[in-house]
Amino acid sequence: MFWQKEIETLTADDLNKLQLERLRQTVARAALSPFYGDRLRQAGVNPDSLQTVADIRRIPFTTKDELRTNSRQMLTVPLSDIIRLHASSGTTGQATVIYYTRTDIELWADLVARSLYMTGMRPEDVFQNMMGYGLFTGGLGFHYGAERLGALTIPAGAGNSKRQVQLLQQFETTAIHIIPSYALVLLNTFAALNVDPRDLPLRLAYIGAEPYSEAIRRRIEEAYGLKAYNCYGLSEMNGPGVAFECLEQNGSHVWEDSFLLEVIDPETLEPAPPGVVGELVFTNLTRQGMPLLRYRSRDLASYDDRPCPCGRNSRRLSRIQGRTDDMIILKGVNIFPVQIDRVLMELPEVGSNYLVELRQEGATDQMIVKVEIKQEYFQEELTFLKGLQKRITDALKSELLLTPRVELVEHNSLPQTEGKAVRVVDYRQK
Ligand code: DLL
Repeated sequence: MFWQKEIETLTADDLNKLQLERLRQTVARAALSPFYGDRLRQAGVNPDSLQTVADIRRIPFTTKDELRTNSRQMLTVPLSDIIRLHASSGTTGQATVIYYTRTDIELWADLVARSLYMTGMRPEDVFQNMMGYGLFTGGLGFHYGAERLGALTIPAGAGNSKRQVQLLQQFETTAIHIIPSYALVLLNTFAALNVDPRDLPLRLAYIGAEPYSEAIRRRIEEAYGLKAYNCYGLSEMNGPGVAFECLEQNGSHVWEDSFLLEVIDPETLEPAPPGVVGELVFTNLTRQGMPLLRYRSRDLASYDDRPCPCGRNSRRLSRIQGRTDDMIILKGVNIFPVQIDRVLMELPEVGSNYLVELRQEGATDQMIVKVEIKQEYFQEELTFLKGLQKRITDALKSELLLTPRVELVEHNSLPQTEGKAVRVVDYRQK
């Protein structure tokens, strides 16, 4: 189950040595860029002054805002050596742009191939990539990785649900890459076409790019009759293939030969111990064109450094609990959208979609949770629906510690997206 066994099974000691060597190379390379050249000089850091991996803490963090405004100044090579760019749309402000050399693209493809191989994909598989091909890294990132592995790769792109089902049938697809919220929405198309996804030869799904609960994974696995593996990444660190679940489905292995991970308390900026949720900070260890040093991702998760039965020693990340910038603050209570997901998706009556609205009503703020109910339950009597509404409200209340207003809506009635789901709309005046 190893694509690059030697690297994937390095002992903690050997990994540490490799990381130090690569960190020094990366710092030397980053110093060639105007942005990091200045920054490293000011911090008084050069490759020789890094005696241990922990010395990285002498380098200041790089923030999303700095990346937004300085990405061209972070290049270490002339533009003629750059062959591609990707950009993260982001929900806030200007897009962040990442530039790749040919080597960067190759190394990235290798990491994705390594991830897919780890979960059992083989050249015999037929892989349908249902992700947006474009500036988003989910499309081309997986495409190159699956080709590198040698699987027959169908560049289906996002959306066009009927066509997706036809392609699945026609080419006897065995593996898919799909946004988890879209995987649930696509079930409506299967139902309309009277096709049971369990009758197809599908056996693997890769799901990621947005936060989702374990209950959503179970729903996808059951409805499609396959194994679904979590895939984590961010454009700033190439895209998908930064951390990936193995067959144990027990946290996502960070590819630590390529990314140096720090988990920090976002307030004190001190390192967080294993098992404690903190902000993920990444440093590229192999990127050529635009290495980032100590990039604050804003993603919140914890790590586990115990050995994994799969034989890999790299640290495993928990699910992303949320982002420091998508936390809802309502009536003084802090809420992460994935908490709402967790509660709703555990309830069998709840369908595939929901929407959280935040509104100012009079002097107070209100959370309205619109929940699609599966068709068979929507036809039930009013007393049943009232009871269900109360059960959902109570379940949310005990998780969130405030009482939202729950509205039950018919299935397929809320806005749907082919890309990352928009689950929260804030109408409050800022
Ligand atoms: O979403 C890269 C990707 C593509 C990952 C396909 C997985 C599959 P961005 O558009 O830059 O890149 O968005 C990155 O999405 O910082 C997280 O907040 C979130 N995210 C990505 N993967 C996961 C995941 C791609 N498995 C941002 N679970 C990240 C939770 C995720 N959140």
